[in-house]
Amino acid sequence: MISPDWLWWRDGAIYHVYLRSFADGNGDGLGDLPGLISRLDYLNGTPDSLGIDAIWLSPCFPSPDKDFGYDVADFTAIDPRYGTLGDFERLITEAHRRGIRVLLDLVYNHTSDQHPWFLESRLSKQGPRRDWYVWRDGRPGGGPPNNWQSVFGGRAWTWDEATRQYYYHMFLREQPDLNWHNPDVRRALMDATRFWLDRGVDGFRLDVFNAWYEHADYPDNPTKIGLRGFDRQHHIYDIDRPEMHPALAELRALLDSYPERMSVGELFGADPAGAASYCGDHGLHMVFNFEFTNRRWDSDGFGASIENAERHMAADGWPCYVLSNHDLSRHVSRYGGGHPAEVARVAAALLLTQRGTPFLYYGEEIGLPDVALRRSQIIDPPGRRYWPLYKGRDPNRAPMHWDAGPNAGFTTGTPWLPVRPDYAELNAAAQRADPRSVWSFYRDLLRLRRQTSALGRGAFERLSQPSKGGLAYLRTVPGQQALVALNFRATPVRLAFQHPVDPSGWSLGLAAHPGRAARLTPEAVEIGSFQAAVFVRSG
Ligand code: ISL
Repeated sequence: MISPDWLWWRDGAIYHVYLRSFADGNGDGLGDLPGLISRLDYLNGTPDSLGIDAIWLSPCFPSPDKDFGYDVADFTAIDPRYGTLGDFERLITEAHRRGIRVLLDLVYNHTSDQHPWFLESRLSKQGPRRDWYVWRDGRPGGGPPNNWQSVFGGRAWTWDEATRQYYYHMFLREQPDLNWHNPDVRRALMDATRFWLDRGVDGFRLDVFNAWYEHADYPDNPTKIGLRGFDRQHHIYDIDRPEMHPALAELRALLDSYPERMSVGELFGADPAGAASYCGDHGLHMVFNFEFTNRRWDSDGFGASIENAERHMAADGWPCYVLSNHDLSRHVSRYGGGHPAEVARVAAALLLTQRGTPFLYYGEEIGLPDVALRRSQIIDPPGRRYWPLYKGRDPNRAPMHWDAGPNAGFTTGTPWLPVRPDYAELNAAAQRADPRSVWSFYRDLLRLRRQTSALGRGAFERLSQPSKGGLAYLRTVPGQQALVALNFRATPVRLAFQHPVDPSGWSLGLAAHPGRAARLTPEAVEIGSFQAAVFVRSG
């Protein structure tokens, strides 16, 4: 039974559409809005859809693409390569018709250096928009104003000869940081947010929101040991500034003036306690918890991540787990640990049986791994800079595998990134026809989750004793319990409980592999290799 107070962003599952790689409607090799609209039935609205409740679109605003859309040149328009504002409005209508909410990606820490605001800002020291960005004189003896580093490598300051000052950019030099201390900037960004709310957008993912403010005196950050320049500093003056809180409260008030709108923040480098401080009735609805993405394929580690998040979550906070996104190696490649299809099912069960809102990254529902690329094929700036130490983000942004046709059904043209060579076997069409596929397991899990409030909302209690191979836990709401058992290894495992469990009333809700063991006793659960089982009981 679906709970009568079901709320889309709290109880639903959200699917991350990396737009340029999802579906190409016009054959130019780049995914676009018409392509996405043509695939909405795949996501929801028909009996054999995957069953997700919302999509998060990576930035679809006009952009010179130095950082693939994360350098925005106009916050209130659609990049013509993706379609028109009319296409976007059609997307909203068509998505809503299928029960799919739409989230946009707001990149408010910086703009493109081609944004008219920056073009005006850099013209003269006296111009009205000068202070919309962070301009500083060099140090008295010469050199940049302080020691801050760019995430993508090198100094975070670029000298502008025309007006003989430096401007600050936490990312590429083509991504100058906005000066959030200026109230006009804040107003302009709230206006842009309102522009999309008025067009029916349901929520927003906020890019690196905790870096919007810098310390107004721009002091040096203290240094520490680390690999890249950015990692060799404690980011106490360029991230997590206290001014964030009133800005988020203002944004929240704006969202709350519309019905059922939501926000999810991409928190840059904070711990679970820091994360909790940004969430609540006067802040964000939730922030991504990246703990699973930092783990090795070791069940104890995942258990510790969940316990940690549960411990630190504020009373009015809401968890939000994720396994993969457009910045990270896809999890079946990152974790290793076994055949991708085996790892994919166990990871899916882990993700979709937690309290909170799960985010899926396109392609993970078919167990899609990264694409292997040569140095010459890398186009992502940090990948080009740090190769081979870091290969960048292209491998995890390859086109979706729709079917066995040319270019995996993604485009009739030349795809902007290479398609994996195995798409004839590994694709959505084949998996939708196979009830034992990774895709079918995702669909079944999503259905079970929707019908079982203990899964989305229940309190977490770890049941199994420490073990690297497997994890069992209970999820409890009044009147219902779920017991989840996961085996991370290729050999069967017996997961002994820390205390006995009343054996009555359980039924097997779902198992990743119907042919493999999933046996519950009061003292333990026995599960076959890479098995993932969910038992449910009511009363
Ligand atoms: O991907 C990373 C390094 O290569 C991360 O450190 C990433 O830069 C960080 O998580 C912030 O990410 C977000 O903002 C960036 C953009 O490139 C990312 O795609 C986006 O998710 C700048 O807008």
